[in-house]
Amino acid sequence: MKLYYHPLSGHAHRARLFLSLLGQQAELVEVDLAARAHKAPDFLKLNPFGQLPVLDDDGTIIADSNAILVYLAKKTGAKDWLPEDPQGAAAVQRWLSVAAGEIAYGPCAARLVTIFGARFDADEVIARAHVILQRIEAALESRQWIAADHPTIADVALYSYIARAPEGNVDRSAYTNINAWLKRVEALPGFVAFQKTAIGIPEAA
Ligand SMILES: N[C@@H](CCC(=O)N[C@@H](CS)C(=O)NCC(=O)O)C(=O)O
Repeated sequence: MKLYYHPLSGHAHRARLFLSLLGQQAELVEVDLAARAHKAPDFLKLNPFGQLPVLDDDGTIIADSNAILVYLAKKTGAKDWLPEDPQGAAAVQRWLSVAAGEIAYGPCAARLVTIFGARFDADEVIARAHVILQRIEAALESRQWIAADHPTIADVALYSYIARAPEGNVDRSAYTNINAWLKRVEALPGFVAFQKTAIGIPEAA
């Protein structure tokens, strides 16, 4: 298996993290975003959207981070990570949608401003980040994991951009439930960290 990724991409980290949690070996192929290698013809053959991550499983090409999580869970029969019962599957999908929506337009976008110079309104995306963080904080009030009584791909999908939200100047210090949940994710066997930068609000050790 090959994972086309970039060390500062949270979408790519999401896929890398799940591979590692599953104990799956994958060759990491770094795509040079600065050189726009993700828009080059060879890469566009893998993903016409010109986005990371992309998984190549012996010629089966899967683009989109959440699609990769679903593919890997199904391929490896990891039913705990992606329950098959209607209610369990819906609970996971609900948070995959949040990862692709509110997280992308909130903490992910805030970090794109500080790290990649994206031209979003910083105040607006930081405010959006706090709206979704408050909702996740409330959801974690009565539970350890976001979608079930055990970790699922919903936790994996949410983790990376919430963990690095301070890099986008999103202050996470008041969200005690979220901070405890991040530590639970980080304690999972096979956890692999998302590279930190010195940008934004310094994180507590
Ligand atoms: N929905 C996609 C979004 C992926 C995404 O936005 N990737 C970024 C890197 S973090 C990217 O490749 N951006 C380049 C672009 O959109 O042109 C996914 O979940 O994989």
